[in-house]
Amino acid sequence: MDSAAEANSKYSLSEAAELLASDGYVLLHQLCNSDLVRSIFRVSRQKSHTIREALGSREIGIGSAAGYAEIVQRSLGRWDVPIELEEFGVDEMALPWWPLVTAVLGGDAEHSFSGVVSSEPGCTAQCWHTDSPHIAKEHLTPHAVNILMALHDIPMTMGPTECARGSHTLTNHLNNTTLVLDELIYQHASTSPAILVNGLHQSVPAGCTSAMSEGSCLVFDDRLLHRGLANQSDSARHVAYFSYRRKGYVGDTHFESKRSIFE
Ligand SMILES: O=C(O)CCC(=O)C(=O)O
Repeated sequence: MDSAAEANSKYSLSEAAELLASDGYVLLHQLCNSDLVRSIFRVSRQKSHTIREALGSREIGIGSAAGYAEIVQRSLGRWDVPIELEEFGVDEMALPWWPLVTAVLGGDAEHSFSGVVSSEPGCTAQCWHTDSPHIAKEHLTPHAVNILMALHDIPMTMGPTECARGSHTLTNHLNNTTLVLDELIYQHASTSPAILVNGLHQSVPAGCTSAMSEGSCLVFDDRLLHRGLANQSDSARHVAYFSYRRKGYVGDTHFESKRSIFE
């Protein structure tokens, strides 16, 4: 983060990196200026409109394997439309979270994907899930991180993202053989922070959520247990996301369907 970003986001770069390591997430208040937010929101609206029109009334299931390359329904009424950095028209290294991403993933961190997730009014909460699995038995530093940018103020009624604090160290299915990988990655009703500590003398990771003001960013480790909450308001909730990986990490759980809505 540059100094302007630091002033807004309250944490220094090293504090933000430490929180990401200890809690698995960090909320950076008003990290982005309104010009950046407006421009990301404009592109997001246009692209979502085009893709939803092209999808029309076609049936689409829940989850990335049931979706299309251009749109995935992450839970009923929660739409994920991928958008490339070039379409957003941003310079990757000028983005205010880039210093934190490179501090955590290394200077050669790579952009994996980006886009917008929109939850419709009445959209229910997701099941707890992680976005990719641990890759070693011991706890390593993150192989991927995500940034969720609030494109407008998100009060609690709109259902911000909930994070299970510290759960990134407990979702290791290679270390804890009571955990079932598919039930962590794919939304499964029985997955909860409590199952991570079954039989262990550890407390259950606390579910933490907070309202977000426009331009605030939630940064989280891909291995963190999290979920989008229900949208109980009468307006759609939009967050842009930007995902990065350590150079050389290859993930295959995020966008599994290769079919196109334009085929
Ligand atoms: O909508 C959200 O707040 C989070 C979405 C999410 O975690 C997902 O779709 O994997």
